[in-house]
Amino acid sequence: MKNKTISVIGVPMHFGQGIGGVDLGPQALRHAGFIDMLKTLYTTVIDKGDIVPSTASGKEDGLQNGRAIVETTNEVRDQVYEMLTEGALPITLGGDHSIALGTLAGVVKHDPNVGVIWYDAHPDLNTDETSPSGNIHGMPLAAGLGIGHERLKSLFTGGFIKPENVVLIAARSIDEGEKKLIREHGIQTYTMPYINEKGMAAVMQEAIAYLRAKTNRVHISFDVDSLDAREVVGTGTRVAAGPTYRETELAFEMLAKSELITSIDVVEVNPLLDEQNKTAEIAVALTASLLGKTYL
Ligand code: 4U7
Ligand code: MN
Ligand code: MN
Ligand code: MN
Repeated sequence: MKNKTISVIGVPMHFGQGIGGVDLGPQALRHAGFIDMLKTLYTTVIDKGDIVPSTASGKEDGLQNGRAIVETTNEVRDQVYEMLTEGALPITLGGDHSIALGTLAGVVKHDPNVGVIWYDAHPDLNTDETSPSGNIHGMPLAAGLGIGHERLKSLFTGGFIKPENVVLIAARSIDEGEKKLIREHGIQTYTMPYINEKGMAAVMQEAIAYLRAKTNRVHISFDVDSLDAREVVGTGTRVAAGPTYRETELAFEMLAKSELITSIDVVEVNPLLDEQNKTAEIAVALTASLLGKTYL
């Protein structure tokens, strides 16, 4: 059993995209045994329950549900920041990926040099100007770097993430504006063709060495749509040709051994799209690997 305190907060919010049910993500993860899993690994697990999101605010100032998302993620930022100052490892359960506006703002307020792993089929580097959909769940990392709509950037009361401290893993659905941003800011990006060529173990070795050279604290934002579309039915934006469960387990075990991970998001689980809550179960098992679950 490990001694560090784990604090869990749920954010049952769907305003960052258009498909209903992702707001049931925290409940689906809890039903799949998320908290019990944590208790098998850590002596102290604090479940702070779920934040009550604001009510939908519609399109305003060029942002779909912008006000509701900013109000809700303000609270996420404050909770995550408080958990970190108490010395805990915060785990935030989504909800769609717009909730990461709050977690990124919280972790960077606590440590301006924090690293970020974006384990996702998408870079989430759109702005209101480049987004093909207008959905804010495709924008949180851009805002975290200080790019995009003022309203989203205003959440970052403790500064922005350094682009050189960010690593994208499993990216394979990348919009034009996102490509431009990745190039301009030299964001370390491990796309699927690169992972296919080198193998996941070599890629993770490289990613871990890259981050370790810059920081000793890393936030991982785990979007379940990172996994191959065939393996995760219960999520809204599935993309083919992704890493398998097995490859992700390997990646997360290597991250656990690195001892770099200091906070975690688990996002985009949508039980209404799922079969028998399997996607939540996979997310629970993979989070266990990330936290150092061993088989023997
Ligand atoms: B997720 C998209 F256009 N890039 O911006 C967009 F392909 O949090 C998808 O990673 C964003 O699930 C997906 O709408 C956001 C689209
Ligand atoms: Mn995402
Ligand atoms: Mn995604
Ligand atoms: Mn998604």
